Amino acid sequence: MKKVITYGTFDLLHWGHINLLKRAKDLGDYLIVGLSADEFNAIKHKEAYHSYENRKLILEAIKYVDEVIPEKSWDQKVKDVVENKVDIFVMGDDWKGEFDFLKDYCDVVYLPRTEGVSTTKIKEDLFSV
Ligand code: C2G
Repeated sequence: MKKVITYGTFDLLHWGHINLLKRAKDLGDYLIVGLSADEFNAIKHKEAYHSYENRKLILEAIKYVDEVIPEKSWDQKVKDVVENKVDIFVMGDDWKGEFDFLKDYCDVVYLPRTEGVSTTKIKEDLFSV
């Protein structure tokens, strides 16, 4: 079984997230999502609209997602990859190069972001209404 992992906040879930999750799952058989905990979002200088528990509930309802684990620090990826016997690490290419250190443990794939949609844009568009 080929295991894939990706990480993110996945707040105000949109089709860019779904495109990423679908392509990540298409690379293997089992997709783990490291979902940013609320306290980790603070470290990323992000504030999610939905709580971790609710973002987890939403992700677990997606057919491409097999497992959701909490992402609590920048430093857990190697442990997650090794402990979960992950074969492929996937992120959108806005992160290109940032996680190349994982190449010692698994394949690293950066996928093109979906243009025209982002959680930030959704918030800005709604705020300006
Ligand atoms: N994404 C995408 N296209 C978009 C928006 C997002 O492909 N239009 C991808 C991002 O590149 C990322 C994933 O969807 O791979 C989740 O996006 P975010 O929730 O914004 O993730 P981020 O806050 O960048 O957290 O340790 C890694 C971090 O937790 C990543």
